[in-house]
Amino acid sequence: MSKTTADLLPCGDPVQFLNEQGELTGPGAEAEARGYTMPSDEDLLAVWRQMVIGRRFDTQATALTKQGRLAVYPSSRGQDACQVAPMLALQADDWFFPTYRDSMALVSRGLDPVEVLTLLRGSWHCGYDPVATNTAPQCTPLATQAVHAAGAGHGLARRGSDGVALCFIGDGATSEGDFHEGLNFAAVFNAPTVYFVQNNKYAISVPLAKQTKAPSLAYKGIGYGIRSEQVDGNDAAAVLAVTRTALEHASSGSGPFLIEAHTYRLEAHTNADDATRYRESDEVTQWSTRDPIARLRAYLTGTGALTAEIEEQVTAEAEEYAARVRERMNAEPEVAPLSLFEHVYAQPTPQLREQADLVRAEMDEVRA
Ligand SMILES: Cc1ncc(C[n+]2csc(CCOP(=O)(O)OP(=O)(O)O)c2C)c(N)n1
Ligand SMILES: [Mg+2]
Repeated sequence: MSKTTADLLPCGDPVQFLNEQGELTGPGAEAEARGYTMPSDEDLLAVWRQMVIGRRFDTQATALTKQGRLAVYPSSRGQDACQVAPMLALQADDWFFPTYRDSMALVSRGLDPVEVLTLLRGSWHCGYDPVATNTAPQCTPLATQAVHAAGAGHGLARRGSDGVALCFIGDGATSEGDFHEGLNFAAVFNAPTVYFVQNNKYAISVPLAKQTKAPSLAYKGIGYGIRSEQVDGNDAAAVLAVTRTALEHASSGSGPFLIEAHTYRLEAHTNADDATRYRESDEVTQWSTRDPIARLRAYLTGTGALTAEIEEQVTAEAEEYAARVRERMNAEPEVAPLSLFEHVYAQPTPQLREQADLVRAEMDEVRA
């Protein structure tokens, strides 16, 4: 049966199950008709636990930039539901295509945190083994992973796997040509690829209103014939439900799916950015009240699934996790700057040789 526009359209408002106070308000009739169902308390407790650990990891990574252990760190604080819930929805054969913003997602996927931070400490490689983990390196050139994920999804289907390629992407990056090429390819080849847009409202200092005239980034899928949805990205229950439906849609041969998750970047773009230069503190304060962890905590405390004992245990677990990351990051060897030049070309170009010489001279100067 061919798809009609109505089959592709997102809900009028972002799908929400839990309001800002953590009260159950959904799924409404519209969301229900699209197959989004409330996850079990058990699954939500797993998401809450991982969000607590993930946020502690994120805070630790930011602290490591101040100690000179990391070159740079883009925090995803505030985007915790988007970082965690989709990872817990992935199956063994699925692939994940992250960006520089998605370290919390990678550790939530079970990757080694020190390996995850390798690129951000300035190494030439991503730290983990992409093939062994079904996880692409964190992508810094905006939207290029959209094309990789389209191809990977297509490849999975051709091999007869029911795996899906899940691609994370930022709101700003949806203006890039690669995003549109990836979407078109995925749609035309019916690739099992899910595009998950974390609309955190900014592309560095550029607010969404200056980035696009689209009423919702989810509409960007429709033009390509891709089923699309928008979700409250700070409601972990809704994020988990919509992502699960999207993954199943792709895995069962119905083609790609696009999700726009409405969320907010609470920290600056990276530790090297001063966000007070382009946004009001009132806006940040307002979004702080929509905290995804507090919201799920309120809900799960209400149902009785989350007890004071569990909370204490998970908080201790998160502290222990961060302490291990800290210890290992302090013990790991420094990155050798000249190794950056080693694997670019089999025969280095004159320009690269010249740059390597400059770095070598600078290092000698520092040592002298
Ligand atoms: C092709 C390309 N152009 C420009 C940049 C510089 N740049 C790095 S992050 C960024 C903003 C991206 O914003 P968004 O896609 O919303 O992701 P977010 O950082 O908010 O997660 C820009 C312009 C880049 N990395 N790659
Ligand atoms: Mg953004």
